[in-house]
Amino acid sequence: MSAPRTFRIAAIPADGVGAEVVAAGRAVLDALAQSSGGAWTFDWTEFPWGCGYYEKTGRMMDEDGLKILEGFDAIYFGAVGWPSVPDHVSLWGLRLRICQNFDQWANVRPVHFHPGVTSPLRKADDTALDWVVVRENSEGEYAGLGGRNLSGRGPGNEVALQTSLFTERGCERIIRFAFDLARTRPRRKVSSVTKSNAQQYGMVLWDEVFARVAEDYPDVETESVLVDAMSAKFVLHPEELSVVVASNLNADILSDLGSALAGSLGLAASANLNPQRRFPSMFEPVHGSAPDIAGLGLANPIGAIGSAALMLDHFGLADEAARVRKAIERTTASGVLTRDVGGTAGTDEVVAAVIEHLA
Ligand code: GGG
Repeated sequence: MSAPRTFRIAAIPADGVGAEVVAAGRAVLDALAQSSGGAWTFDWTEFPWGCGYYEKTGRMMDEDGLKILEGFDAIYFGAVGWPSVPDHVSLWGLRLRICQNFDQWANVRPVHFHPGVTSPLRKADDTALDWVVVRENSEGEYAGLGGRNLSGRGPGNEVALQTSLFTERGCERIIRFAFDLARTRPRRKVSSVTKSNAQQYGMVLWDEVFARVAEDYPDVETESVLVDAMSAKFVLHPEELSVVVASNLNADILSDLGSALAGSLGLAASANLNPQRRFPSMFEPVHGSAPDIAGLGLANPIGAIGSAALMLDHFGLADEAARVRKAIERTTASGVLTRDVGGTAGTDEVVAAVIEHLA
């Protein structure tokens, strides 16, 4: 018998409901590992970083935190943000710091219906909503370039600059990623989203790279759509989409819209991938810290558990990932649902149901 494989995972619950949903995902993965008969195990290390840590230390994470994280096979993240810390400080101090330092340039956000969950879009055909939003995760509107107080004329006359950065290399790698992904899906189609009629430099470059890369994938359908038109298409013609690739900000907004159309932001899973595997990738629910329900045991853990399934895929445990997804489906289909999707169950009840359905 070969030696058991141990996957070292850094857990960063961070803020608000992050603690509850990371605990939920861990419980499901540990139950799964138990049932593997020792073939593989998860070795968890939890880090206390986030807004509470910031209040005590003035930092969102340890100074050598990135160095520490480098030694892990993956990072399992909760949510960042709390009212006591400005949102741009907490986001840049933790989530974006990790994504950008570990060159996690591909943010993969699947969007689909869940059985038993009512969606504002619900059509008879369950495949009407089955997309993957691919978010460029390293540059674009999140390049962090710009400044404040540029006029030098003081309060009331302030000028601030926020610059987007689009590199040909950055555009090409995410667009190729989207095409490669489309080839693995029932519908081979990539929809590219920009606002290149108004953003006449970076997003025109994106469109040009998209057209060039598309020539290498003659078997994949393509379209280029402006982000405003795509928002309408999400609602009116969801059945026409498969892989949607967009810049950092546009894809963030579109994937929130997509999750809401699926029934709730609480359902949405995501993977921040370093596709070259030079650095650890990070798996997290799309949702934020939800301070209004934090600590009440009401958070929907499905997005975090789905993110754990994406982590299993990343580890090469595809059958186990499929088991977790099936267990999620059985749970929602059986009506064990949290409040955001019309149910009465608490986080723990959903977790218990998912674990029961793993069997
Ligand atoms: N789990 C995702 C999360 O914590 N998101 C917080 C947030 O504000 N994200 C905005 C972004 O990353 O663009």
